[in-house]
Amino acid sequence: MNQQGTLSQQVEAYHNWKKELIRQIGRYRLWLQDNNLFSDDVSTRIRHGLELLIEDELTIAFVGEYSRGKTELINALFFSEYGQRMLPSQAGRTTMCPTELFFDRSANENYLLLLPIETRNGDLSLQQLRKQPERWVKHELDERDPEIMREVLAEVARVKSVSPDEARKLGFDEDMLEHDRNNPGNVLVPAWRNAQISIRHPLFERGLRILDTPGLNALGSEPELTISMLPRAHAVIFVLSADTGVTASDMTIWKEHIDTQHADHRAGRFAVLNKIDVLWDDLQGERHTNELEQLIIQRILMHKEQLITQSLINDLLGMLQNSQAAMQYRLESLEEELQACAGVTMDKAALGRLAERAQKDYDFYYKKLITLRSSRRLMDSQGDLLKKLVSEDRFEEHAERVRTSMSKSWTTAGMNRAMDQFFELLESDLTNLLSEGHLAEKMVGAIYRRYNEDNRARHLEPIPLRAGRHVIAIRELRKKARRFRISPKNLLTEQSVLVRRFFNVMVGEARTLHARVRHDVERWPSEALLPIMQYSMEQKQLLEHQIRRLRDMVRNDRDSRTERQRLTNTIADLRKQLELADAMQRQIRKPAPTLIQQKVVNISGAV
Ligand SMILES: Nc1nc2c(ncn2[C@@H]2O[C@H](COP(=O)(O)OP(=O)(O)O)[C@@H](O)[C@H]2O)c(=O)[nH]1
Ligand SMILES: [Mg+2]
Repeated sequence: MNQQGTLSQQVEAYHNWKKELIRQIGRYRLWLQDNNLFSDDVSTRIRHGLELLIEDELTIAFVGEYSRGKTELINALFFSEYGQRMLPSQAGRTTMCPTELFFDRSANENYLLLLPIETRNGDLSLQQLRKQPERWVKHELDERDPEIMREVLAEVARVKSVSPDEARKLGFDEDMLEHDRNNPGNVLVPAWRNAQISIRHPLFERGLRILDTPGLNALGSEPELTISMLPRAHAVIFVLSADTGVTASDMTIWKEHIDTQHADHRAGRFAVLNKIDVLWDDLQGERHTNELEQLIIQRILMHKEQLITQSLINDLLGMLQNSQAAMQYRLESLEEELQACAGVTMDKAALGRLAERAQKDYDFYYKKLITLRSSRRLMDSQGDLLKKLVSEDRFEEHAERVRTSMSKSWTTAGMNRAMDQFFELLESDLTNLLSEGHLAEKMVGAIYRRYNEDNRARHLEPIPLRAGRHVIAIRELRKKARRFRISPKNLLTEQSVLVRRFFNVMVGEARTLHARVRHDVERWPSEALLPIMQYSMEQKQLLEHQIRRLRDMVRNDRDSRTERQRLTNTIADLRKQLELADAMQRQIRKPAPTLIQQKVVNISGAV
């Protein structure tokens, strides 16, 4: 077996790569402090980068029709070392609700959380309910006793007997449900709406999350699953089974939920044919799980590495190069000073000229910083304008408006108009944000151009707002809302239930998206000018030092040999600092693990 490629080893390599990046960021921070180059702005930017690395997660969703062997596959992939099935995957006794597997790193404990199905009658979305631990039933899981753990996890498969009417109210399609043989007239529904399993598993500890889904009937009846949980997965594994072949309902799931035009799971969609032992009559299972592992590794990890490289690493390298340029400038000045001390006596005139030039440069950056500060104020007011377009109040106003018009409509067409109008309002806000954002970006571009021209320095690049991706996201959501409206289940639903469902699912998802946009918009105005602010600040700081040193040299009549010695030491020290920066840069640039393995860079998954 190819040990190199196993999932855990690859995830481990990815984890180590991230750990090394975190270490380098720590080193950079210290280096900045040592060299008097540290500022609040830089510190904030570094912190954001660290958060990105620490919170990083990988979600893989297993999707497919009932009884295709999804849960069994998860057991084989992740719990084979326990020697038994951890999750219930016997015929008729499988996971009935969306089940998430992960390790809760902040609570640092194992547990099973179950959300009663009755919560569907309430007004809260799954996302809101996640923040209310008292609504969940909690079981402890003791990893030292797999047998008991398995018994506890069997809860996930529990069903309960309800009348068809109750089932309908809970959002189930009666035709899809099994009848209760012990209770004629009743039907069986899942007892739980959602299960959250925290298990201390090496891969889960590294940030891997698994989403196990039940079949189509349940897929359709927990709208948040298809609207928000599935799209958020980095990869979807679509499970088919050899004993049934590809059926019409398999195709429906594939078409409606996975092969959507703009699927969010850019890292990959995989179709897996399960239960091939039925065809071949021998045990190839293990080899196939291993092949699947390979696929998951290559695509998902590569995608994540690209994301980190594009956002964090490029940012970090930009900052580092900025600092290196400032240090290089300091080195050159010192060498000039050393020249002035080359003779037996110090060349005070030369030193005076150097001091004068340093002073002039200092004045230049001093003035630049004043200009930049007023540019920044300008950006702040521009930012306020942007923020208004995506303020929380504005969102809630739109939501209130749709609630009112939905409850006032008497016809399906009226309801539909109201729902679509909500998205139209949001889309129009974001389109405005896009055009206002373009104006602001143009302004920033002009500030940079002027700066780079005046500054005979290097080419510094502005940080873009990139509001376009939010417009795309809201359009996608609008499309999903259209599908939501025309789904047969919703067409037949009572008005008040439909309003509630729309709010729970679609408005809830829009709210999350909106919060993300707001977060970006709030951050950007102060970040946009950061690179040139940082550069000017560092230059000013360095020049201040230099002027003080030169004045000191001219004033104190030290002999030139002592001065030479002092300068030589400082230069040596500075070279060492630059070498350190070089080493950091090399470390940060080191290609990510899957890229090393692949040798060929695949950018098809890039944003
Ligand atoms: N022969 C065979 N049976 C399997 C395989 N995978 C799953 N099954 C059986 O198929 C049934 C449904 O599996 P399960 O994982 O619960 O399906 P799910 O509903 O897709 O999660 C169970 O009885 C499993 O034991 C397989 O690879 N080969
Ligand atoms: Mg299952």
